[in-house]
Amino acid sequence: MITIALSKGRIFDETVPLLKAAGIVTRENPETSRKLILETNRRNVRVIIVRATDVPTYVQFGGADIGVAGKDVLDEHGGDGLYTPLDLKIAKCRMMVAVRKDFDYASAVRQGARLKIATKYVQTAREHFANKGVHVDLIKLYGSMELAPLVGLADAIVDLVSTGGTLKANGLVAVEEIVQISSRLVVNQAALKLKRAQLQPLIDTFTRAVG
Ligand code: PRT
Ligand code: MG
Repeated sequence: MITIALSKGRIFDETVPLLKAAGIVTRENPETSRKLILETNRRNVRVIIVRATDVPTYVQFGGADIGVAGKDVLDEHGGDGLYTPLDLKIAKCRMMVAVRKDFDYASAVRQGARLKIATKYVQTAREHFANKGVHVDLIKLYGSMELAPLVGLADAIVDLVSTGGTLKANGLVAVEEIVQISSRLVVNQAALKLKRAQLQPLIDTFTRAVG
């Protein structure tokens, strides 16, 4: 049995065509089904639906053999026990620093001000500001980061941006790109050895489908 860990939403939606290229079709759609284990047309392949941030954990500890996770999520997880052979080039966005329109980020950085940064991506943010030599106090949030600068919780946020619509709707502007994000195939290192005959063809098909 091969178990594939996916999160519902954009990752599931954008992985479906890749699975299809490998001849794998789920029997149910996670948007309409409450099932967390989805059977497929292949008797020896199943898909489990987990939170996006939990995909690396399931794969690391063998709850799934293979999965799809954003680079943002992988960087926070650290990648222990994971083999990441392939950039699937799906669910693309950018990790950005954003501030209130009326906050002069460049001059705050120039003056060596200590900045309060709210983010879900604490590791990524810590590394970014350390590399820039900017002193920061990191405030860990689990969502709605855009709110933090508006109510004085933080000077800036580190968040993912795709269309920019969410920042704009909240009077924020992106001032710095940290890294371009896309989703990666993650494989359990032990499973790759023990189930190579089943996993390698899947990885090869994904590689060809991505182009
Ligand atoms: O939403 P939930 O809390 O369940 O979990 P999640 O946000 O971790 O999962 P999901 O499915 O939303 O995201 C899964 C992956 O998609 C992320 O790990 C990213 O790698 C990738 N991705 C691509 C994005 C976006 N684009 C994106 N725009 N993830 C989140 N966003 C959010 C962003 O955080 C911000 O709140 O969308 C908002 C900004 O979008 P724009 O279009 O307004 O700029
Ligand atoms: Mg989300």
